[in-house]
Amino acid sequence: MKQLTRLGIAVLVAAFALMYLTSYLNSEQGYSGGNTLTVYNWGDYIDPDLIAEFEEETGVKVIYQTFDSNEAMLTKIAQGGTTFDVAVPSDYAISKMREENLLLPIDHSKVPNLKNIDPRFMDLSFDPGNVYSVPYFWGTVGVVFNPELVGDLTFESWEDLWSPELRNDILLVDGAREVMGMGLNSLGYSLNDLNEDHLQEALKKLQRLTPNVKALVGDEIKMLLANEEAAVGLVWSGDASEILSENEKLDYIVPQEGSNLWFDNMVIPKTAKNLDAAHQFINFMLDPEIAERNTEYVGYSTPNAEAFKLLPAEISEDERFYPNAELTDKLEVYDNLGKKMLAHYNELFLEFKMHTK
Ligand code: N2P
Repeated sequence: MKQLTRLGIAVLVAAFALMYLTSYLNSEQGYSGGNTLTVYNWGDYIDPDLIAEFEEETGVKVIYQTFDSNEAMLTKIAQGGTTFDVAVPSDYAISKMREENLLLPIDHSKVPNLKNIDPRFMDLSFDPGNVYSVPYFWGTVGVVFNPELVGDLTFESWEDLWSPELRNDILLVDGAREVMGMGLNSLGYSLNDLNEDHLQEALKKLQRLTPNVKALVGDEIKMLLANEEAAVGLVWSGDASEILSENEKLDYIVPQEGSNLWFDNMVIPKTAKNLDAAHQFINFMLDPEIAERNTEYVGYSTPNAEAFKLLPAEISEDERFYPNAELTDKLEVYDNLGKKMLAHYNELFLEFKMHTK
């Protein structure tokens, strides 16, 4: 009897351990069982109150996970074993995911708020007809700088980054396309250049920037620049707008030679388990008032025309973050360069990174 009880306890303990382990593994992989929704988004890219409101309104429980680069997101989704219901890749990553059959079509009849999106952001080349994706935020890549710490430099040209006065004073966003793109643009080449000589030239040029690079960083770049830990940063525009609202001394510019114009859209990965909740969430985020609050919170530029109308004028009229067509026409969207070339860009970036702090 005693032995039986002991056995019973051991079985119970093992069962609980197994239950705990399964639920841990599920939450790590993004489990979408029951009425749950697993969202996979960039870090610092949503107002957390909105998640709570969505849960309250719909009774759906949200499991929220983040990534810090398209490459990390692509690897995780492509390797399988995940059950993300909604993800937020950028343009070229959406094109790649379409090509690799990793996405489900979005049922437009379940996303009536799609009518709020400015037609300028619909039907772009990475997803004709928005069959697989719905606009979330957009922006540019440029330079945040502290005018008090950079002498006469204006960063109208990328060349200013190489100025000897900026020794150990530049932070770079830790992104392969962003850094390679900056190197290529600084030489007057396209940020989608496929020519091997140009790519090697860009790597050499980036390696000459190393003495000026203090670090390559993720989302903490905002806090570091706002706290004046470095004079200059290569950043996404929305991070710049956040930084500027924390520290009014700083400024943001997109250099003349050109830069990147990007679009982040919501998609439903093939592995999704809760299609109804995925559509509900996408539609919720496109509601004008919700999108407006999200825009004010994250600092990025909204593609939602109705939300845009609700923004305070100091945001909507700021041409640094809502650039006019004259500037956007000069910018390039990242192409899906194909598997081999994307891997090559990553390799070159890693080679550069190896010799920086
Ligand atoms: C938010 C990152 C935005 C990514 N932290 C730009 N594609």
